[in-house]
Amino acid sequence: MNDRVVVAGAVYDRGRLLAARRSAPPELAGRWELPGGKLEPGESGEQALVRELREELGVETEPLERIPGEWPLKPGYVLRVWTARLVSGVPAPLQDHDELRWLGPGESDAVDWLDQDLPAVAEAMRRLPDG
Ligand code: DCM
Repeated sequence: MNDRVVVAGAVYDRGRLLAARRSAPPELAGRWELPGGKLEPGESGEQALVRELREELGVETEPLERIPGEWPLKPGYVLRVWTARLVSGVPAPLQDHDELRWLGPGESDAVDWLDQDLPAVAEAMRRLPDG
């Protein structure tokens, strides 16, 4: 059986990367992630990403590039990550998160990332656009 895909966004704005602190489930609460969620049937990864970021953060985004790779999550799920540009809105923790932070160059270690997000976060930081 194919794994279910979870999409997540390395969202950039003014030379910074958005990090989101999970409020649930209990085993993930307090850890930081690249925000996103599950791909629904019939959606492309990019479509799912735009929808999830709208639902969870109330913002409009434009996917830029897929970060190469795929990372295992809980059994039956894999993580795929895209870089994305904030198009409009101010991110707010509407669902699943209780705090947001913008990280500039050299600040990626400032938050306690979920282990499974670390490779994509490192690559997203390498690709951080100039402010
Ligand atoms: N997840 C993750 N890293 C991310 C996004 C999600 O490990 N950057 C995990 C947390 C959940 C599952 O994927 O177990 C589905 O995410 P959500 O609950 O946000 O839909």
